[in-house]
Amino acid sequence: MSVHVAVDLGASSGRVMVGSAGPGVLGLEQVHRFANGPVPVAGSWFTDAVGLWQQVRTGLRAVARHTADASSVAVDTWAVDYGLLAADGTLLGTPRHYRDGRTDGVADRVHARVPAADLYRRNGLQHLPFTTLYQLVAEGRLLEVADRLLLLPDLFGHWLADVQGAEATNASTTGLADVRTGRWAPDLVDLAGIRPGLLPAVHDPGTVLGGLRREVLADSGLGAGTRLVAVGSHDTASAVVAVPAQDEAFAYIACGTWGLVGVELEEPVLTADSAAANFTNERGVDDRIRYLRNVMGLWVLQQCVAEWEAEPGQRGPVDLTALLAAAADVAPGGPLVDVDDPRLLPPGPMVARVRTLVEEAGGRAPAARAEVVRCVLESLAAAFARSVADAVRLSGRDVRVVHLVGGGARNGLLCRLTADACGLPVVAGPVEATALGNVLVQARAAGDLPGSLETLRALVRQTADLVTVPPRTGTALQHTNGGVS
Ligand code: LFR
Repeated sequence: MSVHVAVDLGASSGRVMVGSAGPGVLGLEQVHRFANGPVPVAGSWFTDAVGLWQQVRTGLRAVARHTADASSVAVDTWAVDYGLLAADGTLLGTPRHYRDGRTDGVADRVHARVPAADLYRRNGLQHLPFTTLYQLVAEGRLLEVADRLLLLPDLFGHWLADVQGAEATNASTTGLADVRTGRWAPDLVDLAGIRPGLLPAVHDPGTVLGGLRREVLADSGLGAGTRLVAVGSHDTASAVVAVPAQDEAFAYIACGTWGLVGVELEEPVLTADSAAANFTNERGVDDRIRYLRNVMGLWVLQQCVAEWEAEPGQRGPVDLTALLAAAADVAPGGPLVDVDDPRLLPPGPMVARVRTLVEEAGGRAPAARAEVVRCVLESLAAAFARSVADAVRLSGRDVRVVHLVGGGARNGLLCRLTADACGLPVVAGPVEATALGNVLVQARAAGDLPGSLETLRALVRQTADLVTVPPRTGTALQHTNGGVS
């Protein structure tokens, strides 16, 4: 069985993992982990791409110490963000982070030229202010000198293997791809104000892209046979590959910094109702449609915790286990906030924002940390449940179980609140769904695993640590501010 390296760069942490998969076997081991996050510089937010590359190099050296013969490497990251290259392939500038404010108001300007409803029928995407299309409209003069745009996973792929391409699942999040074909749509490219040549050709997950650069091999100690392979390079696409579903009657919540809530379909849903509910049709591995909605996810909680850790009286990190236990003891039915409020999107004083939102909704602002956590988690669970119900209503898909994968699966309180709010069993895990999905697609490309996504999912079901949380009856909560609709 071959050994594969998954480079998985998430919004709050990155990891380099080693894994292998074959019939009845799925192994994954972390060899390097590091913190990540948007970097503030003079009022703007950036991604430290070169710093991340440095971490990838450290990770690959650790891989080579661990195993002599990795057969392939693949990269996944969050979606929509990109780097621009000069004609000689050098990175121009530091990639902007999607939470940066430069896209404020840009979508409205674009929609004045092409109505949002027309755009939805073309690219199938929910409205998110930071979609690549809007970022490009805000980009300015750099585009005049840029020769190439590479989405972040493809940028790391270029640094690893001297290739330039665009992987299809991530290309589908840019707003520049045709929802029906998954390939660049000339009219959307034109709307973004860019030359078609700026975008490299789209390739599918499973494509073998080539050998690693000589200097990468020398630096890392990896063997000359190691290849770069494309997987679902959008982290959410890889996470959905590793959802341990038994049949098609499932919804998923890929819960990390974001909570991506939806179902998997064969065909996009492009109705006006679907647009109004802000549901997206992103492309999955094997041309499935990830019909989902972005819910704010653990971002709000992560920001609150970071804020508490910076308080003068705080000694050391917040004890999250104790805080969650205290939040579990807070009486249910307290105030809720709308976690999708755009004011929660940028980094900043999150505890105060949560309190303001509660007061605006007519509730009593949570005071103690445990009350804030309870409010955030109950609000998240309610938003997850609304999105599951919307996905069912809009797609017509029967859903009998909700799979919660990613870091959120570790949060027992969130899983329980989600099961109660959905009125459905929640199967929590695997935590490392994204890296597993990355490895599974590499293993399949290497010929170690046969078949369909269903075969890959059966293997996850067989091998992963999963916890089933049944919904409790009679837990439909009455909230003090009447809830949020
Ligand atoms: C999750 C994710 C979401 C995407 C958001 C921004 O990590 O990739 O799917 O909407 O980050 O890229």
